[in-house]
Amino acid sequence: MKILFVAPPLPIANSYAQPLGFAYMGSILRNEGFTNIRILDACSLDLSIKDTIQLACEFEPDVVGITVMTVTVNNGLKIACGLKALLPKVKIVFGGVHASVLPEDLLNNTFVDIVVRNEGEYTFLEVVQRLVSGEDLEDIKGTTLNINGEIINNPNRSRIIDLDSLPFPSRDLLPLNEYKERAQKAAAILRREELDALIVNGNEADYANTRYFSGFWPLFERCGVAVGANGDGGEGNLPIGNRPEDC
Ligand code: B12
Repeated sequence: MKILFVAPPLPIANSYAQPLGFAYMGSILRNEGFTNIRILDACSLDLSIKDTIQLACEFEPDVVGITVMTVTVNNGLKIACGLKALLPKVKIVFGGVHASVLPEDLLNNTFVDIVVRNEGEYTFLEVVQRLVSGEDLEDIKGTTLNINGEIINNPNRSRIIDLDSLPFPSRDLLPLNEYKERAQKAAAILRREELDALIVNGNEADYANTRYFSGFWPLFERCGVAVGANGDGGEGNLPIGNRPEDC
């Protein structure tokens, strides 16, 4: 089973952030014996829609997982549409924040097979396992499907409360060199601001846990530490504690 994850390009300016969710899902899949996995970070690679589709096709995936925010949903759909036209048997799975909030919108497109809502680790694993065994996809917790025009919203899957139970993300699946330049810029910011780390940490945020993040983005230039559960950086884990007012 060949599994491809795609992060669509942003429509205007690209950024170089590691799509950590894919790396986490990659580890869970690997632990269950699925080793033929690729991540195509078209966002950080600055790829066009056409090139993304071409590179994706060259891998000849059986299943493609596409992550979408509202800002990338149109590009995600274009990629999915192009892929399905060239590889009609491929299963197209959408996930990410936009897909979690508005799954039905995506499923109005016949080339979208299934939407995974919220945390993807175990839900996507189950999708893949069922594809391998040939079982129905219809009743997987945490998914939404369009079955003959009827939207089926399966119950939520329980949240992963013990984040320490997760394996470390498979960053080796990511194009790590592509993030290097950003990393160097961020390192300069850390030195200038005398910070040890840039951390986003939280819980109960939005629809899912916010885990830790180690990408690099000028947004955080003014921000030693970002928001925790109560907007205070979280309990007992704030070595920096200098969240500026304008952050
Ligand atoms: C850290 C963060 C960033 C970082 C890193 C982003 C990155 N690509 O890694 C930085 C600061 C760079 C960033 C930038 C932006 N961000 Co941001 N970001 C977040 C934040 C706080 C956490 C995301 C995260 O890392 N979660 C942890 C990882 C492990 O989980 P995950 O990525 O969500 O993936 C899990 C699930 O979502 C799901 N999943 C995700 N994709 C897929 C795909 C498939 C197929 C499946 C099955 C499952 C699945 O499974 C994963 C594992 O459980 C969220 C808010 C939140 N609480 O989620 C906002 C958030 C996602 N960001 C948002 C936005 C708007 C942006 C920007 C567009 C802002 C801008 N105008 O530039 C840019 C886009 C940059 C980019 N290239 O992605 C919005 C999106 C809103 C929306 N409606 O779509 C959010 C929700 C914040 C908000 N409340 O407004 N962001």
